[in-house]
Amino acid sequence: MAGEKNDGLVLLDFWVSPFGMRCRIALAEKGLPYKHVEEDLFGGKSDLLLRSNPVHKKIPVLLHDGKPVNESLVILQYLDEAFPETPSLLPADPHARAHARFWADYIDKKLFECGTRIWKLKGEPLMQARAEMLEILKTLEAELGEKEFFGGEHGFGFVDAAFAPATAWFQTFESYGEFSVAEVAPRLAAWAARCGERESVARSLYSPDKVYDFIGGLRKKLGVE
Ligand code: GS8
Repeated sequence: MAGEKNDGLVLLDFWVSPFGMRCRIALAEKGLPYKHVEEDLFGGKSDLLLRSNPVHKKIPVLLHDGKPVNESLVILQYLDEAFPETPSLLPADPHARAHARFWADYIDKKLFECGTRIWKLKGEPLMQARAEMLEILKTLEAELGEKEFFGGEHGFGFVDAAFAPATAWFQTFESYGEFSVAEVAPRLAAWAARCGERESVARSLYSPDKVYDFIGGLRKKLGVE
């Protein structure tokens, strides 16, 4: 059974989750083999998930020889620490590490939070979320600057892995928010294209169309339409 002692790495996941996607990207960047377990978040969570993440009952969960690690950004940092022989996502310098953690936290608290409001809301609250999203994208573009990746001199790193899943969601945000990432933040759009060329990202993300269709169905279920 998945998640037992000496079972290696097991990821409890859900295909469209940006938080799951970032763990898939990190595992691929590190070349670590793992067992992927798709959870049915709508039909009923597995006992393993409920046991492994009793506080939040959310995916992703990484089980390492049966021991659970919860929260996607914690999982990324755990992988760096537990597998020091693999390419590190965080830089070595303490200040650069703190900087990367700050931006990954910004992406969760601002970008993904705002993204959810964009597809869940209508009318004035949607317009408010749209305005916030444009500011968030501009802020992230300013942080990227002229760099190829947020990881900077280290290449693709922690912030890139944390943020790249959003690129599978851009089409959904753009459609419901009625804006274009390429127009608001062209350097961010170029970064998204560069991420898509990386094998670790390409094989971890689902197509923007599939994400958009899924959210369309969820909106109907939730009565947003
Ligand atoms: C967020 C995980 C999460 O929202 C992380 O791991 O970074 N801060 C956490 N997981 C969602 C799926 S993605 O939207 C989830 O598991 N939801 C199930 C539920 O809320 O019941």
